[in-house]
Parts: sequence; C-alpha cells; structure tokens
Amino acid sequence: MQIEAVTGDITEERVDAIVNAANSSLMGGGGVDGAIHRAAGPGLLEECMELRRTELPDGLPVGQAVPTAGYDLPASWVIHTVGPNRHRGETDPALLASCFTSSLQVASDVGAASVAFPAISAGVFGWAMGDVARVAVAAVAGWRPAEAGSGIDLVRFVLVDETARSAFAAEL
Ligand code: AR6
Repeated sequence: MQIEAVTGDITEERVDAIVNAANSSLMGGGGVDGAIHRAAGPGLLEECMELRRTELPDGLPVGQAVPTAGYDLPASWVIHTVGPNRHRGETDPALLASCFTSSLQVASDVGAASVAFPAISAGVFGWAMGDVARVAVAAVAGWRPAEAGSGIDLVRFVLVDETARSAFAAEL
C-alpha cells in the first residue's frame, strides 16, 4: 500500500473514496465538511439525513465511520468520520487513530482501491497538526484489513498547506 502526503483541496481528488472530517450530526458544518457538502451537492445531505433517520438516530460516534455516495464529486464515495474534539476534552489519540482505521475498513468494505484523508481534528476540533500527523501515519501504516483481500493500494493525505504537508511527510 502506497502512502503519500500532498497539498490540495480534497474535494478535487480523483480517488475512489475521500474521507470527511464530519461531526456526529452528519448535517454538515465548516472546514472540510462544508467544502465536501458544497462540492458534492444536495444529494449528500439527503443521504446523511436518511442515515440519521435509519441506522444512526443518535448520530455517528467519535472514532467511527460510515459511507455515502460521492454525488457531484470526482470520488465515488465519501466516508464520514468524527474526530475527537479537543475543546470538549477529547484528547485520547486512540480515538483519533480509530477514525483512520475505521475509515480504511469502510473503504475496503465498499471496494475502494484509493482513499484520500484530510487532517482529521486538526481544524475546528483543535488538535495540533504534528500530533494528527503522527497518529494518522502510524494508524494507516499499521492498519490491516479485518479480512484478507483488501484492495486498497493508495492512501493519500491531502493537506491545506506546505506546513501541514511537511508534518505528514516527516512522519512518513
Ligand atoms: N481539503 C483538504 N483539507 C481541508 C479542506 C479541503 N477542502 N478544508 C479544510 N481543510 P476541519 P476538524 C483542512 O476543521 O478539526 C466542521 O465544522 C483544515 O485546514 O475541517 O475535524 C465539522 O462539521 C484542517 O487542517 O475538521 C465538525 O464540526 C483539516 O482540514 C468540525 O468542523 C481539518 O479541519 C470538525 O473539525
């Protein structure tokens, strides 16, 4: 599995699945969540509302992941995960690592071969970029699929600027 770090806008990534740094409500928000909902169009919010009505009446727990279609995005899938919020005292790196491993498992389950991640929890949720990079790279590099035969061959971290990219590159 190739793992790389680039600068860019994750909504433009031509990969099978992009990961959204969402919140438990799945109703959109600011940051990368807002950008993904804007670029995907209204179908994404409709599917998220349907998920809330059916499988997730209490919302998506921190550290877990759920897939939707990608709608108007180049990516076929959006995998929504909820990072730990440092401003709420959620400082356990295992919760952040779980966002990455749960998202990879969901990506594998839907048959994605390439996955792009943002720096989950490094924005509104208040984690330092260096901490996110360390946890993210260790989690992805150490991840093994629940069953043999995962077809994921590319994981790309898509970061907003060169400072963030170099934090990830240092860990890689
Ligand atoms: N492409 C790649 N990275 C981006 C993009 C983009 N288009 N836009 C922002 N980032 P954040 P969080 C970076 O705040 O900390 C939302 O309101 C951003 O610069 O998006 O997990 C949700 O609804 C930062 O480095 O996610 C939640 O309520 C990183 O993505 C809450 O924010 C993550 O920042 C989640 O907070």
